[in-house]
Amino acid sequence: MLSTKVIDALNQQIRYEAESSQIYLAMASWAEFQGLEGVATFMYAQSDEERMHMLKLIKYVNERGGHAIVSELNAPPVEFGSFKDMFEQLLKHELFVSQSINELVHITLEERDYATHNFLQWYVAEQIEEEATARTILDKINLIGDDKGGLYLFDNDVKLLTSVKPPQV
Ligand code: OFO
Repeated sequence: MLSTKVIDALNQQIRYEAESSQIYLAMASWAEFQGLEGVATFMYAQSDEERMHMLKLIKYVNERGGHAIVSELNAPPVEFGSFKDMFEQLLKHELFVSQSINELVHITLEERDYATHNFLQWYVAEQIEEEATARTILDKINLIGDDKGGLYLFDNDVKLLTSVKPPQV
């Protein structure tokens, strides 16, 4: 049985994952509008992944006898400046999500909820991977600078980074 404190914290995380999905969807649309197909493909896939993170949490809460709440979301930005700005925002957002997952893990220990603690380890590992991917992309952007040809290659490169992981809901 989940405690009220754990249910509330998991529901907050459900909201963050849903907001992440919306933010990345807005980034995908913006990149597509700018003509960078590779970046758009990557961001659409990221958006789908975040939705999967959200669904995994919803199913877990309901399976354990809690009620997963689908709440109102903050609207994502419309414009993202440059591609460098956009990926910097992505990294910043992932760092925020990692912090939130850490806080959640901490609450499960306080509540002696070892099952949820165990369930959340998947998210801890996922965050390490997502932060690393964002840093790899930012390194590439810093290497190409403002070079147009470089941007074309970068776009193709980012497409290759698009993970094709099967959904694990
Ligand atoms: Fe990238 O955030 Fe989900 O977990």
